[in-house]
Amino acid sequence: MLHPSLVTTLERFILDQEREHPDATGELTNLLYDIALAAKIIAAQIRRAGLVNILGAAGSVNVQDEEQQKLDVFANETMKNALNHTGRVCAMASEEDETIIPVPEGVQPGKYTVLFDPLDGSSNIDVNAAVGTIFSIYERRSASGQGTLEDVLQPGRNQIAAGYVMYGSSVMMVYAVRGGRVHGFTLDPTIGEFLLSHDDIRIPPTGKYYSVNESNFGRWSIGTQRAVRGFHGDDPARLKGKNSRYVGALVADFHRNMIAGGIFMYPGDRKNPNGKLRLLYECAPMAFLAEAAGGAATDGTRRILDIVPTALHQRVPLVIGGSDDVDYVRTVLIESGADE
Ligand code: P6P
Repeated sequence: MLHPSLVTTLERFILDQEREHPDATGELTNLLYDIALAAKIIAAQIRRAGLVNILGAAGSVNVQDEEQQKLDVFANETMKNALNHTGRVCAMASEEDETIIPVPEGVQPGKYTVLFDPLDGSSNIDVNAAVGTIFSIYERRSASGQGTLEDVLQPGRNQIAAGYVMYGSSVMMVYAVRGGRVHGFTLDPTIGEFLLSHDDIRIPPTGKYYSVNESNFGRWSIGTQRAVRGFHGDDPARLKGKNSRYVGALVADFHRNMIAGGIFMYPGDRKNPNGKLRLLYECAPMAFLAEAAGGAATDGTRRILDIVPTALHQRVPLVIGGSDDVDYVRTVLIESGADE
């Protein structure tokens, strides 16, 4: 058992970090607390999911035409309620909402926008596999008042902070602030606190795992097929073969690569040239973390953080993980050219 004096809570860690930035107002600190609180509430509900029969679809469908699980709806409302009365946010955006989410009447809009996927991988809920919450924080661009689409449609390189919460065998919150490193906190349910468990997470340049849904292999471009065959070990001169791991939840597949090293891909294909993952609240926050951890993230060839969004729910292909592994994919795709 760790001696209490050795335990660093998320609260203490964020405050220590804030002290390193003399111009900090404390608003970002409080915003991260708000998100951590929402994570604890969502985690508690997920833990009870099998018991209170809230599994199964809520009957409604979200803007992605995906059947909404009850926990999806709960997680979305929890994130909105944790953020919208704080005066720290001028607008939010969620995978579950078609348009941007204004702050309630009577609440002074703040200087940040928060974008989130409230329950990523929700199809894993009914089979008790890992799911997660992904969040991305920007400073507003408009001068004042309710936030606008201009405040939300920013390139990922503008992010002030980003992170995710993974509801797995334990609950972990992983985040980074601009210019900082990536840190992981594990929830101790006996005291309800996130405790620093992974200080300064680094992704090795090349890793032992690759994650991609190979059932789409027949629809990929020649270049994508070549890159994945390289992961299989078919290109030994340039890349050591890797082990396949695929959970089907971005947070879980990405987290494994952050901790154990590896690469994740959700490529475009003939049916969906932009792939499946959303730029603003899946790819951009994960790309922010990957780069802060020494890794890389592209859409195959372009840096994810440089892509300027044009629509709230736009999708982009994603290649993310160790910098050498991501470069390998870029090289193979460029070599393969337009061999579609
Ligand atoms: P597929 C979950 O639905 C999700 O949005 C991501 O979390 C995950 O990486 C991906 O879709 C899985 O998609 O097509 O492999 O089931």
